Amino acid sequence: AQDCQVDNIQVMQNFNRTKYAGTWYAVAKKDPVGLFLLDNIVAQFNIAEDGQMTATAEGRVIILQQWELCAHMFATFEDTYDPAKFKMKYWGAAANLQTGYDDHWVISTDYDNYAVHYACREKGYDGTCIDSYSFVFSRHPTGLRPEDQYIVTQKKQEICLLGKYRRVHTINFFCPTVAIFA
Ligand code: DAO
Repeated sequence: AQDCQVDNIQVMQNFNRTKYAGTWYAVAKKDPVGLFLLDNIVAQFNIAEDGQMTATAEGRVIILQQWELCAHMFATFEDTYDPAKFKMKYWGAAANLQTGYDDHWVISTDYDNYAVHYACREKGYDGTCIDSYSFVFSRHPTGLRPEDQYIVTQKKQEICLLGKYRRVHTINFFCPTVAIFA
């Protein structure tokens, strides 16, 4: 059982960012308040020579209530005392895209097939999360392998988000580069 205290959430042990680098496709997502990335979310993590982690990501978004486009996002990660817990600063290629500073925790990954990510944006007085989002990533755009479903389901439960995800697709979306306009 779990108490759902954010501070008690178990993250990936001995996290290896070099093995985590490369392309990940979002196959499921638990949305935060003020949903931003809808689907066709592809993230590319990079490790610089000095060890600093950065990422680029794209995904389908709707801005100004009607314009469907592809957001190109950039992120830099600050290390913390825990190798699997980062602070993520992110911004968009276009001025009207979202910017922010979120947690980026790697809950579990086998590096080659699946990863479960978690971010809590706001903790309540009781220490549980009142505004979280989470990605289930796969190395395969087609989704998770059946043999990875069990551990992913278990991790969803451990972070108290079981049943709160929607499936997201990464198919057939033409992702145009959007001109920068302010
Ligand atoms: O979609 O509502 C949302 C929250 C996600 C915002 C952050 C997106 C930009 C950075 C992506 C890097 C890899 C997760």
